[in-house]
Parts: sequence; structure tokens; C-alpha cells
Amino acid sequence: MLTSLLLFAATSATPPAQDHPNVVVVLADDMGYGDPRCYAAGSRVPTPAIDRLAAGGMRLTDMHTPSAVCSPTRYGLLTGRYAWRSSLKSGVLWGHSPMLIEPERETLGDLFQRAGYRTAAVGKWHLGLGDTDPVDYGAVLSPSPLDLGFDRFFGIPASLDIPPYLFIEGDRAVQGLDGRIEASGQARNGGGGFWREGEVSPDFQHGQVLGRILREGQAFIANHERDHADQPFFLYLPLTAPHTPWLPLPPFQGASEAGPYGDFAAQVDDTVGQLLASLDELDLTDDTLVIFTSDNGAHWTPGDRDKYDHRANGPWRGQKADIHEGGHRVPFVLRWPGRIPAGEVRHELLVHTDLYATFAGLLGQPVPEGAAEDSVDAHAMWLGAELEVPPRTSAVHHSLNGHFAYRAGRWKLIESQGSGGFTKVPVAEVAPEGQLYDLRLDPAETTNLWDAKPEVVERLRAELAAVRGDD
Ligand SMILES: [Ca+2]
Repeated sequence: MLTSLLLFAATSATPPAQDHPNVVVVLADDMGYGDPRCYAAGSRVPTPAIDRLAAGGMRLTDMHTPSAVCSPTRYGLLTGRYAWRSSLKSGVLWGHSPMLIEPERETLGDLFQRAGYRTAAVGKWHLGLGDTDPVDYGAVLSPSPLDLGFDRFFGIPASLDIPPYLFIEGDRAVQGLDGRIEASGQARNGGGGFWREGEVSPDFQHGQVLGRILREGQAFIANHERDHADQPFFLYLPLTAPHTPWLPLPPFQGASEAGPYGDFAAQVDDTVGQLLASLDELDLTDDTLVIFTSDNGAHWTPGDRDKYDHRANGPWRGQKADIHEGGHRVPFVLRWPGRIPAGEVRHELLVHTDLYATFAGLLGQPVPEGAAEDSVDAHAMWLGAELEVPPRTSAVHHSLNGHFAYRAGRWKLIESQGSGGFTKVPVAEVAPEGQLYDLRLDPAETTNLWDAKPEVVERLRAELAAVRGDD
């Protein structure tokens, strides 16, 4: 009796840190479902760090980015709301675009701050800065990530191939845009990588940016432990790779069997490994929930696939920017030792927008009225619960060109013909106006059932219209 009372007391006295873990979200840029070996044993890219993370935690097989490209996915991940509800109806932002997230909108950073966390965003922002179009990088940038729930920001405005090329710290440029850099002159996959011409600051070197983001992220964690150890931290770490330009550092050149892209993806894995090593060294591993995922599928053509015999997007059809699964079904690995079951694989449908409600659930925080309307709470599933009803029964997908798809159980409806993105799809003269696939029987989306299943088409169209708020 005494023993059980003591056990009960010990359980009740669980320190708050157990329920408020540090949280690190690593968002790779354009890494595919078939790159990590824990998702595809035959991957041509060595990924020991991501595999280690999966072995110590959980791996999801049906996680989707809210869009098949960068900016709208980031909007959705940080706000719990699909970006097509915002002013961005298709495409991505550019280097001089103003802030896309409405300043009053609730973000993941706000949620963590309310729960007592110190928060940082370090890396590729790509959600716009300031309120002028074009952005004046000589001015204080308002709004900046500091106005959106982050105590600290360090990073670059957009993609590594989009000018201007400079670092931002907090709400201002680290250095002026004193120079110009010519276009790299490289094709996308010619090695050395592709970037556009434009303004550049003196301290900016494309090949050094990924390492700089890692070091700034590590410094945030180390400084936090030195100065704020009484608080948990939230680090949002959006990497710039393996997006173009593909610029692996010398130790990674030849590290994969998938060319410069694969080598750069191997460097992404090493970046994850160094981050995990930092957590180990600071004795934070057991108190930290680490997520690794990607913001859309890999930019990987059928030609790339044949040349390297590597399926960067795994078994899925299409690639980055496309409405087919390869555009938006991504790796998602999460680890929290002792709390998330180790080595578990889950197949429930989820979207990056769900991070908001899931962390709100985990932290016991309310969701403010009107916030995160496209977010569902999956924290019970993350902690290993077997659920009678899945957290989410449907999802909306969105492509580069603004095409919509709607997933409900086994069915996937695409409102339009073609890919809606980078992949050219020949369309027959007499073809259905849209696409319907049975992902359970046809996960590679090869057989269009639009004409064969009109009742399913009608039902899904009506459901999508309702979610979208069509008049
Ligand atoms: Ca991307």
C-alpha cells in the first residue's frame, strides 16, 4: 500500500517540463517523401540522422503540406489556416513582397508565447516582410516575425535562389544591399546550382547559408539554456535546402548516389544530426519534442528519376508544385523520448495546419475564437493513443497554379485536368473536366474514375465547396 501511494505521489509530482517540452520544428525546403531511408529503404540518399529520429519516435505516412509550394505552406503551418483563404490565391511570394500573415492573426509563435515559451524563427521566412511593396530593406521592417509571436528572428527573406540576398536579424537587415550578383548561369540540375541575379549584401554567400542557419539555431538553444533555463523554448527552423541552388559543401559532394540534389539532401540530414547532437550535449533530448518535415515535395522530374534511379517523391505521382500526391505528401517524423512511442508508424491523414491545434491540445491552451480554422488536434494520436475516430477525415490540397483537390478517406477529387504545377500532363481532347482517384487501390493516381463514379464526384465537390466557403 505504501509503495503504491508513493508511486501515485511520484506520478502526480511530474514536473511541468514534461507537459511543456521544448519544441523544435525543422522544415526542410523541397525534400521528398522518398529521400529519407526510413521512408524508402532504397533511397540513394544516406539519412542516418532522420532515420535515428524516426527510430526514437513516430513516423507519419499520410501528412500533407497545405500547399505544393513554399509560401502558402508556411502560412498554413504557422497559422493553422489554409493560405488560399488569405490574399495569396496561387504562386509564391518574391523577395520584395510585404508580409502575408495579417498582423492580428494568431500564430504558432503566439500560442507558444502564451504557454510561457521563448520562441524563435531561424531560417527561410518566405512570408513577406514589412508593409510596403516593394520592401525597403534599409528601413525597420514592420511587421516582421517579431510581431507574429517570435521573440527572435534570424534568416533570409525568401528562397535561396530569389533576390535580394541578405540576412535579417529581428526587424532589420544585418548588412546593406550594396552589391549585385549575376545569375549563377547554371541550370537547375547542372551542379553548382541555380540562382537569379539581384541585390546582395557583402556577407552573403549562397553555399554558406544552410550552415549559418544551423549555427544560429544552435546558438539560440545554447543561449536559451544559459539565460532562460526556467522557460521552455520553441524553435521554428525552416532550412533553405535541398531547394535550388544545390550547393552541397565539399564533405557532402558525392555523399549520395543522386547527384547534387541528393548530396544537398545528405547535408540536410547532417544538419538534423548536428542539431540532435546539440540537444544531446545540453542534456535536452528527453525534454524536447523534435519534428522533421518538408514544405512540399521534391523538385524531381521523371528525367531525374531515370538518370539516378532515385524516387525522391517515393511512390507518389508528380513532384513539387503539383496537385498529385508527390507535390504535398511529405515525410513527417516526431520524437519526444518517453512520451511519443518509439519506432511507431501511423497512417492517419493530417495536414501541417494541424500543428496549431495539436500543440494547443498538448499544452492545454485554448484556441482563440476565429483562429486556426483549418486545424485539428492530433496530440492524442502523437502520444500513441489508438483512436476510434481519426483526427481528420478530409483535407484540401492546393497547387502552385491554384488548383484544388479534396481528400476524403480513400477518395481524392481534383477539380481540374493536369498537374496544376511543374509536371506537364498531356490532356486528351475528350477528357473529363476533373480527376478522381481511389488512393486505397490506386495510390499512384493512374486511373481516373471521374466518369465512372459520378456520385462520388458530386459528393466530394459539394464537400469541397462547403469547406472553401463557395457561394
Ligand atoms: Ca519549398
